[in-house]
Amino acid sequence: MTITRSALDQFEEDGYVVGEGILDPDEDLQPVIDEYSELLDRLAEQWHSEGVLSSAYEDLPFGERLSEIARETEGRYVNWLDISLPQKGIQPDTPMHHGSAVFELLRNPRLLDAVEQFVGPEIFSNPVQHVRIKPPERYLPESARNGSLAGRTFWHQDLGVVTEEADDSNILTVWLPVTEATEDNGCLVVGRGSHANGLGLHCYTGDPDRQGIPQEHRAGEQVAVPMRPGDALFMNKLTMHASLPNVSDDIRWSFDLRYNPTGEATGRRWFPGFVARSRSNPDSELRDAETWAERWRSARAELASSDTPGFQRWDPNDPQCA
Ligand SMILES: O=C(O)CCC(=O)C(=O)O
Ligand SMILES: [Fe+2]
Repeated sequence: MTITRSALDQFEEDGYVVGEGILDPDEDLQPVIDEYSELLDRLAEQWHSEGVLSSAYEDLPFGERLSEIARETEGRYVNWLDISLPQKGIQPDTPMHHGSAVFELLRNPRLLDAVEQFVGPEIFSNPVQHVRIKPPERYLPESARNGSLAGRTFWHQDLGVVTEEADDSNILTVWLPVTEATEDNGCLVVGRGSHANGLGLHCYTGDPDRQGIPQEHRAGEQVAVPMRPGDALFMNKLTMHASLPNVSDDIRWSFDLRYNPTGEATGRRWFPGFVARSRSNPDSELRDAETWAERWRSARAELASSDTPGFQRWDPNDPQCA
């Protein structure tokens, strides 16, 4: 599957487009599923032996096992799975996951062929990246149901969650479902055409209507985007989006990745990205998963030993947010 001219036109017009069948679920996603099964197995055994969990749940299939772990950890399991670091409170041992299957997904040639249509032939893997393996919402305490990696995502623009440095960067968001994404289990909702008017206000208050982009600042017709494993959603950095709550009986699993032309600011300069593809200088591509993981460990050590830099561009006391 490749990105057609009309898909690119739709991306320009609407601020997003879905490419169906960009990845082959068996070849491209199964290695990631296997890697996370092993990771969850290790974590479950460890947490059970430490008394954090009442059981290792080894007889449960992945989704149910994750859901039970989500329930017992009150949603705190997410950092052990995520492929990035949190934005504050980084310690020398802050958990994260940088496994080789994830690295291969980030530099998957089929994916990069599509990305190249949007950002050109010099492709940098932007370190703003997450995995979200979300249990049915009922497994989570109220506090983890909104805004955490385990719960629903509030309305935002991706440019709104990076620093001003990236204002002129051509950052492309790529959202990949690992399980089917449906309106029931919490697929994305995008504001069609909402990328046209620049960066909107973002707020971080306790009020759900004023989390992220407050209701009165949201734009575009709100379109739910159900997708199947192998599909990829490509989004402009200014496209407003959110996710629905998972009210189904199974997990909802996705990766959200970002790419920009090499040399442009990523918006989180303290996190390590890498050259995923270079047509002009192929030797500059990073091809070694262990080097990638090591760069994240160094970044973590560095961040743990210094004052946490500001990742945030918003004033938490902005009167417009009240
Ligand atoms: O999957 C989600 O809940 C949110 C994803 C998102 O915000 C993104 O892909 O930028
Ligand atoms: Fe986003």
